[in-house]
Amino acid sequence: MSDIDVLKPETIAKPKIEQPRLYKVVLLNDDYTPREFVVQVLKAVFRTNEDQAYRIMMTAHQKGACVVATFTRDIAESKATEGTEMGRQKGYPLAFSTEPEE
Ligand code: TYC
Repeated sequence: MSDIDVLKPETIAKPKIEQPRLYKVVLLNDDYTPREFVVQVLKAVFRTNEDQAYRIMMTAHQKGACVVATFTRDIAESKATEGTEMGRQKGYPLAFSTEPEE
């Protein structure tokens, strides 16, 4: 076997890296939380700008729910809890849920 055979691509081991499953954080509409407060929460928890936060809030308002972003499971769950808790502290029923992608 010559050196060139040893270097053929099919002979080079390719480490198979498993990508972690991603989870969607979903903003759920309700009839009571003020729009401006939803925008504040989205900016604080998800680091969106004003315009992105407004569009996400309005999509949830009009359609019932809106995917905010995707993360690994732990991060998705902690952001959903943090956003939901910010609403609860003000007495609002604001809610975020998580669901696996695909
Ligand atoms: N529907 C709310 C209102 O009219 C605003 C709102 C939007 C609340 C999106 C929650 O996820 C939400 N005050």
